[in-house]
Amino acid sequence: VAIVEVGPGLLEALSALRDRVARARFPLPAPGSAAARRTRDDLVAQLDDHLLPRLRSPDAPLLAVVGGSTGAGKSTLVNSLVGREVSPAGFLRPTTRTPVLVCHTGDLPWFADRRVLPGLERGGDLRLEPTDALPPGLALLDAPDIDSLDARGRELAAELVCAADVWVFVTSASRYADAVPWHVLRTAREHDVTLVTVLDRVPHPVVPELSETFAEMLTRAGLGAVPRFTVPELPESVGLGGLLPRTAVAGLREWLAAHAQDPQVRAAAARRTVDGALESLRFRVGELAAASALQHAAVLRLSCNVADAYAEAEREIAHTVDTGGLMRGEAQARWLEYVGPEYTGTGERERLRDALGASLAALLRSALDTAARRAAHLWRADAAGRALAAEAEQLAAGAGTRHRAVRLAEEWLAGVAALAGGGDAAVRLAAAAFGAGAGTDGRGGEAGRIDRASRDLHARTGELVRLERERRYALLDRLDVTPDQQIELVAAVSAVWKER
Ligand SMILES: Nc1nc2c(ncn2[C@@H]2O[C@H](COP(=O)(O)OP(=O)(O)OP(=O)(O)O)[C@@H](O)[C@H]2O)c(=O)[nH]1
Ligand SMILES: [Mg+2]
Repeated sequence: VAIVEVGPGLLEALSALRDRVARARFPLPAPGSAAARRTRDDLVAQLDDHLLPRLRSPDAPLLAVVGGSTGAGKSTLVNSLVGREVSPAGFLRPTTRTPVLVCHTGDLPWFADRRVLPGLERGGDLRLEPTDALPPGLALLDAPDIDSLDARGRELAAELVCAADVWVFVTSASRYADAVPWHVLRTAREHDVTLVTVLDRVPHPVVPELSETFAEMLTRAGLGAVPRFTVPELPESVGLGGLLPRTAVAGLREWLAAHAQDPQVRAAAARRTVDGALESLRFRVGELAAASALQHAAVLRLSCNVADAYAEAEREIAHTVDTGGLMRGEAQARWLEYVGPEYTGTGERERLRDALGASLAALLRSALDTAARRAAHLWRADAAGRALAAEAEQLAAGAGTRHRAVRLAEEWLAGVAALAGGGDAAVRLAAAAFGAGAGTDGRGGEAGRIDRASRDLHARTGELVRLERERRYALLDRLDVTPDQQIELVAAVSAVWKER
């Protein structure tokens, strides 16, 4: 009997959503990005472990995951339901480290392949125990404790809960008030999974009192309608072979069998779980979309920091060149020497040429250093940019910019030499382009050449600034944060919603 009928459209839309969610990246430490990464992983696990397998195989047996605190008596309960020790119980905490899946022998093929819990290696990470003691259509999974001390154990327990059609929450008289199980219970309520609780190991005299307190706690948590079973503990209640008497688990056994076998009950439970999952999916993908928007906003902000810093550099360079700022200091002194009465020949010419090149390179370096420092400083001041600021500073500290500034000056001077035909005409033209007053000797075409040399200088410096800016942008581009992620997540979840 199919327990949930869904169209192929929904399955396709859900698979597409799963892939889009799995590809979502939140690389920048913008607000909510750590939570978004966790939500993404949870969503993918839930879709892979439960929702997609359940929808693809509506006839598959119902999987009841037995979960709860360590020592609550989960393994003992599973063994007692099956009637033999399939999962060792013990005094050591925790005892169960590898989950054990028990199902009817005929149902084994459903679980032998990786339809459910595809991440768990059969035999190694998940032990399969076929039995004829369970009715067909019902599988029990004995899970490690949910409040496990090691992170891997907790993750595994959470993953197993995600895979459940029915979650059998087991707690004990001594543990029922603990925080972690209640946190997991509330999560189960949010996902609207089918839930049943077992208050285990309750000392016989306090059974009525304790089960009432527990019922009140469930009601307060919005779980008042959840079926409850109480298993009393007598010193001898775990008899030979470590099993509880049949009567102690009869109620739970019947409830589970009814769920697995009554097509209507089964369908209603599965429908509820799927609906709950879809509902929470929409909400959580919404969170991912919002976090994606914040990622993109952060990248835009960090790009603007770079753009502003380098626009300032470009302005500074142009202004200095245009107002004769390159003909100061050393360049000015060598120029006066060159045009002065002491002029003796090529010595002065070479010194002037070197001084002009050095003046240009120094201007470029200083403007680009300032821009690099400003951009890195702005990134450091932004929580999202802090991690990248270190890389930006490394770029700034390297010798690359200095080399490129010197090379630009050399190449421009070579271009000017070619334009002027070398010799004295070349240095005079370069000096004139830097704003030296006596640049023109009045011969035809001089003004045009100065203009060309200036324009060439502006073009080269503009290109250099652009390349330096690109190096900072590349740090952001590498993160591959685009507006598409948000748009595609929203589109993928809307497609699921339409097919529902
Ligand atoms: N007397 C008595 N002992 C019980 C009962 N249920 C469990 N125990 C004992 O309590 C101990 C822990 O039980 P387990 O079934 O291993 O508990 P668990 O929840 O599977 O524990 P982990 O695998 O560590 O998460 C074992 O020594 C059991 O024999 C019970 O109803 N009565
Ligand atoms: Mg156990």
